[in-house]
Amino acid sequence: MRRLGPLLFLTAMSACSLIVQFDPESQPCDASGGCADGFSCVDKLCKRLDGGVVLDGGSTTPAHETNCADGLDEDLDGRKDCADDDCAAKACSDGNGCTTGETCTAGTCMGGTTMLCNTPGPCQSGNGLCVPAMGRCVYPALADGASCGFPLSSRCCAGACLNINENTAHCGGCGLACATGQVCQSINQSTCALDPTELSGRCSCGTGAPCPSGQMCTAGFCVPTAQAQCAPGEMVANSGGACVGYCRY
Ligand SMILES: [Ca+2]
Ligand SMILES: [Ca+2]
Repeated sequence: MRRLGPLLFLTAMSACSLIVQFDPESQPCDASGGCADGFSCVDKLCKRLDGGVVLDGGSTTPAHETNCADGLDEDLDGRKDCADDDCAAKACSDGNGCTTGETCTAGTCMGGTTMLCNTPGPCQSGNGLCVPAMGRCVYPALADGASCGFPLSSRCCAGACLNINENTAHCGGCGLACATGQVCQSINQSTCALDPTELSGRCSCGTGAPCPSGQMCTAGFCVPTAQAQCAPGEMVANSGGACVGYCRY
């Protein structure tokens, strides 16, 4: 029995060496395989799988393509996004910022709806088409002072179409603001003047208050000096409510 002791010890050592040598974890492998069931080849080494996720390897690899629009090959099968069968009929991106709703069809991202642009505004230029690289409709603004429709005194100011015969902040031209208490006169010319709709001493020139621009004091009332100073449909008069925009008689 004394002689059998060392022999049993050596036999036990050999068995341990055998187990370590054939541990399927971290065994060398390549793309063609070489790993035992339950293991997958990652970075040329076998890694233990658990539900498609590689464990004990420091990195994780999903069993399927998880994002079909990111240009990446999540499951490391050599096929990314629509080229991977995992993405069939799933949402993707065709790289055109003006399309939405694309899906992977026969390995290609297609079928999106092209964004429609609104008709350009009166102070916008351009053809109203979406720019793919920007993913939005672009309308360059017309220059300040450009005519922009009816009434004929309408002008573009910082991209907005304004009537410079009436706009207090742009009276007669972009950026020409009236002083506090004044308004932009719409008749005769675009100039800032006292507010003609204010009755306190403005209609009656007998108090010594000045008349609005383009009007003169007649028989104690501020009245327009010519028909051209009246708005369409109004008449020069000092009674009956004519030229109501200038003075309420
Ligand atoms: Ca992907
Ligand atoms: Ca893939």
